[in-house]
Amino acid sequence: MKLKLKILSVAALALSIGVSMSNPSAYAQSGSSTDSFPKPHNFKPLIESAPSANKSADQKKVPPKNIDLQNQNLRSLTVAEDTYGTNTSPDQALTINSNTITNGYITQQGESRWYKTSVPANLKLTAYMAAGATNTDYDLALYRLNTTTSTLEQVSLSSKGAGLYELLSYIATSGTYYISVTSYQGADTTNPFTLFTTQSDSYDQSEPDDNPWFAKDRGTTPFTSQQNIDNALDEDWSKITLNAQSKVNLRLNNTSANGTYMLQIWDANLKSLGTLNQNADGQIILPAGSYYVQVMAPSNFDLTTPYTLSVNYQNAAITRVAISEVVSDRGVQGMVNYGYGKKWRVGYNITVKGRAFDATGNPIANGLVSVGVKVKLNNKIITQVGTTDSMGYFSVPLNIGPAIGQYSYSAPVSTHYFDIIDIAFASGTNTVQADINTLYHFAYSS
Ligand SMILES: [Ca+2]
Ligand SMILES: [Ca+2]
Ligand SMILES: [Ca+2]
Repeated sequence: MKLKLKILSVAALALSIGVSMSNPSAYAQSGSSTDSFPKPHNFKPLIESAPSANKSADQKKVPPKNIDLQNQNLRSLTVAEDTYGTNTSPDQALTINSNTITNGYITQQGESRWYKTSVPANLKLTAYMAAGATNTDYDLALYRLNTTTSTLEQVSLSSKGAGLYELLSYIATSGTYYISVTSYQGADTTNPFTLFTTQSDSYDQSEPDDNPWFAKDRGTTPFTSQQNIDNALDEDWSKITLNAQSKVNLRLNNTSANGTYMLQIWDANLKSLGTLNQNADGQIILPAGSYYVQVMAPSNFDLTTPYTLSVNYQNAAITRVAISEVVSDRGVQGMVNYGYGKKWRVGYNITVKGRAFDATGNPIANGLVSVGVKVKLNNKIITQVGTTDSMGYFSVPLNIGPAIGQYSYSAPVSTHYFDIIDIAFASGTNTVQADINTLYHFAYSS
């Protein structure tokens, strides 16, 4: 089956995104390189495309979890002493400094290059790595040195596919941290990979969440998340899961005058499904499966002003409505019991008010609700369509005209004549369940 991805009515999504790279001057404090800091993005707006079949994003082999350093001769070299890399094992790790660009080479597939850096206090440690050529696939892992056991304990990793940079973060206690860059596929002695680390003393409560493996799992329910971007590399990832094809509503609110953010949607295979600028509404229809929402700062960030990410869902299928009120003219408004159960009593002009839900009970925003009434006079059917609001509420007016008075009810001072008429609901071509199916259609009293 061909899966279709649609954008509904959101002009902002059609904008192409201009990209400027992170500002290198913010990092080049003691650098071995003064090249501009590369964090390549290849943005595209959310556009129609067919998501590929869902697979887990973490199928790749990952670096070893724990590495025993006992009985190994640790050395201390600087990057300048070992430009082309004999640092192929942890005991040969090169010391790198925070906020410094390091370049390295891997000479054959499967090799690693090792680095170590010290974290002086409790800080968030961020590491970024980009391979030099897009046909190589290098991965990044972070280890903490357990000084008691002389073991490197893996505390984070990032292992995306070829052509994607790697990014990880870790809420670190003070100590020595080891970083491995490992070739999963290919090698390149012409184009160096780039490694960069930074440390943040202030960060939001969802950290670390800088890649899909550490994405905050938001499950299947709508959420809002208030977070901040604490450094130019910081990315905040959320994982969402759709049990069925769904319309996903996205919005990234940011009031900062200094930071400019955007979000990007990824499928489970880490294929980008497009981007959305801050302060714009986006909606995308996605098949069942898991997806990632990535928030990032392509150009500049503002540590002090949080953004708010909102994700909610609009299932295409309304399956149930709950009627709160049927408003009527002719002074017969309200629920009465004419001997056939309590029903809404109506005259000529009525307004049917209620709320629409999907099969799992979520209110459906922007859904279509059709209301149909069949009166006894000429068995005429009157229908009208309304749209639900952002909370799933709808209000649909109909002019159903007069009743013929098939039934009567003896009230204390008069007799009321009325019909019992059918009312039904639909959404598109689907029948919708409702908590009412008949009305008292008031004719006259005598
Ligand atoms: Ca990779
Ligand atoms: Ca953050
Ligand atoms: Ca983050």
